[in-house]
Amino acid sequence: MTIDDGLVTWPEDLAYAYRTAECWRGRPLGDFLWEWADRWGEQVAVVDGDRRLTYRELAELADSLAEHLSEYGLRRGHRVLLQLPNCWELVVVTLACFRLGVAPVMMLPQHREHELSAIAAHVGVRALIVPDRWRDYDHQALAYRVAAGLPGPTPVFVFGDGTRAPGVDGRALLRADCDVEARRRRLDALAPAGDDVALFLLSGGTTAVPKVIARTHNDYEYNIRRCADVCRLGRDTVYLAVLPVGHNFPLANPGVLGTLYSGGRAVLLPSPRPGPAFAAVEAERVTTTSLVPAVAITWTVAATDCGRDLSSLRQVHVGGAMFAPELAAALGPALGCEVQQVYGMAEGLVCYTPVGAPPEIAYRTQGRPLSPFDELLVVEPGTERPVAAGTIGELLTRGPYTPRGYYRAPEQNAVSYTAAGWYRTGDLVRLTDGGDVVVCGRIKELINRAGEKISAGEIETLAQELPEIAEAAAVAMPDPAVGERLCLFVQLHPGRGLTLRRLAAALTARGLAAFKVPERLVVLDELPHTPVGKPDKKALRLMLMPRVDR
Ligand code: OOB
Repeated sequence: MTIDDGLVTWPEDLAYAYRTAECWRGRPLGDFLWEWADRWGEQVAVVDGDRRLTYRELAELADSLAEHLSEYGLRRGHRVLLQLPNCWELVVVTLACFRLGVAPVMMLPQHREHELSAIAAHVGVRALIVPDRWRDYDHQALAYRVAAGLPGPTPVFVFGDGTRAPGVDGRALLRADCDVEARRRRLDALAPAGDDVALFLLSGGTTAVPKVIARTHNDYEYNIRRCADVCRLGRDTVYLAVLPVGHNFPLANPGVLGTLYSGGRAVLLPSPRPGPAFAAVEAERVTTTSLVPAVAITWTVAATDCGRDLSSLRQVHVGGAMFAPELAAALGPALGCEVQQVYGMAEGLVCYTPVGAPPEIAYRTQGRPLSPFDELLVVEPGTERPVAAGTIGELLTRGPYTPRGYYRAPEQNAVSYTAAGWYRTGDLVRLTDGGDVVVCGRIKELINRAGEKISAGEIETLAQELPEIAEAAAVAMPDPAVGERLCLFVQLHPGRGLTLRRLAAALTARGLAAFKVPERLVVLDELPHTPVGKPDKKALRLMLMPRVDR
């Protein structure tokens, strides 16, 4: 295992095996841009409202931006914080970064100062890329505050109509004002290597410190290629992105990048609300989309008598959180298409139920790994001892697109990865005789709110910094609509009081993203503890269960 600048790489013998088997092809992701343009030039690649970009326009815009970014000093090996909502510019910026070998850190538009500042400092970013405003929030102002806290001058590139100084107007960098072929060759000469980091994904996280995953061009390209293949994407695929594209799932599994890889068309919407989404399905003849269970449930209900023609839909991919078999069985008939379940993670491993799988697999399992080189080991939780075949245990995994450690996090890696390089998913699974994964629960301490992962540790640390709180424990509270919500149990300092509203205001003032703010507060005289002195979360979870009165 080599460690270079905090990057944990695969052992040499395995890297050799992955190359020989052509999992890793040594091709940076930016390399595909012109291959696509040469093959499918006049075909529409990206749709965002009225804006329709052909493959050729996409390549030209990405090259234009790449060259301008390089004029601002950005080059291979640098990192930038990328926070854009689902819009055509997000696709252009991502591809421009790939082209230059500048690795974007994929943030969500919902993130605020708490998340942006910590991640920017941890990764060491050279620039920030943000919208001017989004959903009534001033992202420019946010970016300037974050940039001011970073060492060295950090340019802020702004996409939108209202760029203010000192921001750089991103759209002004998207001009096709030069010899396209010469620029293409200039940029080809700057291309990164397959082993370089292509992008950083945020981990669902269970700790207070930020955890990011560095994905290489080699590993991510293989992930995208296998996913597009397993989901049978092609030139006739029209993919609708309604989940935030900063997430691995709608970005690359197969998502937007898998669609472009296959010569299809990616349609971007800023939210998964059924009304606009169904209208887009009808207008664009959408064939494929990906949903988290919370959204799938809403769509199942909303599809009845929606007044839209959804007949173009062929497949819906559902993953990111537990999806009950009955709900999976109801979704397909409601939308008139096939359901493929997906169990994946930003850390790597992705499993899919196959196209055309019978109901007992499609509805009752979360699929099988994308690659024959994926290794799965089910162990007694917290150990490396395998459980008996077919019984429940913690899933460990290794493989050609599962990096061997978090970026710059040796202490965390000692916990999350075994010495033999297995990633401890923290998920409880069972493997069927046919090799399909059934997700049964988890041991990691997070709250999975509509597919968004909230680290219990992160919220507890922040809450304990408040003057009222002596001790805090964040627990997942089951919820029919979003799966889980965050309930914070607290013990207060003597003489102090706290309401949910004041807690929410205090955490928001500290720059915490809204989706992570606790939705219930329970004040106890004292938190129950385990024998080792940690809050007893099992006991706390029991307190949230509905009481059966005799
Ligand atoms: C996806 O990625 P992340 O990184 O946001 O979250 C990963 C975690 C998993 O470890 C597991 O706890 C949970 O999300 N999860 C599921 C699941 N899919 C993910 N839990 C139950 N059933 C499922 N089908 O969530 C992600 C990344 C790529 C593709 C799809 C999902």
